[in-house]
Amino acid sequence: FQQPYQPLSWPFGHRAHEDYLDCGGTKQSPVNVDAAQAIFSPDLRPIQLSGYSLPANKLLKLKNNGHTVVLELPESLALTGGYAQQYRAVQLHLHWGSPSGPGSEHTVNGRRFAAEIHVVHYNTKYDSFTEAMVHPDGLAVLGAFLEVGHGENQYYHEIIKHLPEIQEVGQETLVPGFNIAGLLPANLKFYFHYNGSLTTPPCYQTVKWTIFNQTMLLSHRQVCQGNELLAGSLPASPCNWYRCPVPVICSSCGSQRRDGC
Ligand code: SG7
Ligand code: ZN
Repeated sequence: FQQPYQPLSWPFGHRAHEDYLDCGGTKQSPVNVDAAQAIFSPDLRPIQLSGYSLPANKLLKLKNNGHTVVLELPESLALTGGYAQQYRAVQLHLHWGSPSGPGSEHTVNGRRFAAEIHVVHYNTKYDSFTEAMVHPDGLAVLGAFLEVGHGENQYYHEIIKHLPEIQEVGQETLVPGFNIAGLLPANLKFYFHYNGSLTTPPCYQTVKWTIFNQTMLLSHRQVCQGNELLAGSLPASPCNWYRCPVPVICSSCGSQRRDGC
C-alpha cells in the first residue's frame, strides 16, 4: 500500500495538515491498493455480518453533511470474523463522484471507481464510537466500490430515492429499514485489509480497513443521482441525472468496461 495518499473529499475550508496534526500521520487513509504487493494472510477470516437486515418500521436518519450522505445505523448490527474482534456499526456513508470524475477514495492499481461506500464500526470493548475512535484498535470500516452496471440496484435505491429530500447541506430525512448487507458485496471472503485512518479530519490513525474485492453495480442514473447530491453542495457545475455527462462516468469503468458504461 502506498501511503499517504491525498483524499478527495475533505471538508472544504479545512487545512488538514495544519488544523489536524493526525492528518499528517504515517497511516493516513485512503491508499492506493497495489494488488501485486498484497500479501495473503491465512489469519484473516471471512467477514461476518449479523443483524444487518432491518425491518421497515425501524426508521433510520439520513443526513447530508455537506460532503457526503450519512445513514445512521442502530447498534444491533454486529461485525465479526475478519480480524477476530467484535465491532458494532454506527453509520454508513457514501463518497460520490462529481460531474468531472469518479469519487472513490481508495484506488486499486491506480484505478478510481465511480463511488465508494463505507460502513463505520467501533470495537465493542469501548462504550461509544467517540471513545473508540481515539484508540488504535477502536474502529473498523468496511469499504466497497460502486460501479456503473446493468440495471437498478434495489438496495441502493432505498437510499437514493430519498436524496431529493436532502439536497441542502444539513438537511436530514428518515429512511425505512432494509437489508443493509445488500449494500455490500455478496462475497465477504475476498478483501484487502490494512491498518489506516479516518479519511477526513480528525484523521485518527485508528481504523482497521476492509476493502472488498467484489464491486457493487448501480445503474448509470443511480450513480448520477448520487453525484448530483454532492454537486449541490460544491461550486462545481451542476449535474442533473438526466443530463449527467455519460463519458465522464464511464471513464471510471476503465478496462473492465461493461455495457451501460
Ligand atoms: C464522512 O467520513 C462522514 C464522517 C466521517 C468521515 O465524512 O461519515 O462522519 C460523520 C458523522 O459525518 O467521520 C469521524 C467520522 O466518522 C470519515 O470516515 S471515513 O474514514 O470512514 N471516510
Ligand atoms: Zn468514508
